[in-house]
Amino acid sequence: VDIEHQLRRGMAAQRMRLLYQPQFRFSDRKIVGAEALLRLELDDGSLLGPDKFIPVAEKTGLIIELGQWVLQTACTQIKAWSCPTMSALSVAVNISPRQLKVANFLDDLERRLELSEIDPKRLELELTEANFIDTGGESIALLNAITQLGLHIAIDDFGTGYSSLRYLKHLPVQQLKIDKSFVCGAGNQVADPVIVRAIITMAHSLGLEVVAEGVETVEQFEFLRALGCDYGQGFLIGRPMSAEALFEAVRESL
Ligand code: G
Ligand code: G
Ligand code: MN
Ligand code: NA
Repeated sequence: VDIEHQLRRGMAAQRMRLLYQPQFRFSDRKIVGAEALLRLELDDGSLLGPDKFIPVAEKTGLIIELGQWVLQTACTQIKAWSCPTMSALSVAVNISPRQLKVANFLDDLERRLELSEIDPKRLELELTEANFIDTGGESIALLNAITQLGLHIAIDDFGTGYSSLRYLKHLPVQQLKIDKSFVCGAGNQVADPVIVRAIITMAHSLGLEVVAEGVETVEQFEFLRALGCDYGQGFLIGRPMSAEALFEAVRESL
């Protein structure tokens, strides 16, 4: 089937869904955040993953409207999670390079934060290294402005792109997310312990927090905890789930 057609139809018919994958703190295993992950609900009720339609959305430009829907839905959800159980929780949203390049990205973001009446600290943006390669001073200024609004920025899929360490030192980011390909793999152990250790050490020397993705086993959890990894996400603690299911998971983790 034609993915572009399915995507346009899904957007028009309000068939886009946001799932939330818990992010836990290694020191006490508590859920302290969630990553918002987009899905498209098909006619038969099954969910289509973003690896199928995000590339199409980026190519066609639909990612702009889709990205705004994701940001708005996340802000609305954060506001809904104002109860004592959930009010400390932060939500991370993935941002495509093309979204950042839209001239009014910052104004749009600021307006949504204000209208939703949420603490900007509870919203995080995940940007991949691709966002930083072609960075002249312009995008550094944009990242600074985003940070000044109070949001936190994480570099997603860290280690798989071409990050220059010089940039890393000067970028206004607070977190590195170790790509899951270094964490999970065929066995129960961490897939690439040398790289994982190096990223954690480097991140901490730069004053950055580290999130490990793809934590699937107890062995991987214990290895990362021993290295002082700050946060994690993965199937061991929870898959991407509905907002209601995340609420229950957080209640049980407290
Ligand atoms: O949810 P899943 O594990 O299948 O996600 C696959 C990829 O899709 C991830 O790399 C993630 O960054 C990307 N992705 C998921 N949701 C969004 C979204 O809302 N916007 C963008 N731009 N990418 C997303
Ligand atoms: O934004 P990013 O590309 O990092 O998206 C995270 C992706 O990783 C999502 O598609 C999510 O479903 C997937 N994921 C999350 N936890 C695990 C895990 O423990 N193992 C594996 N294999 N994939 C995971
Ligand atoms: Mn991500
Ligand atoms: Na990632």
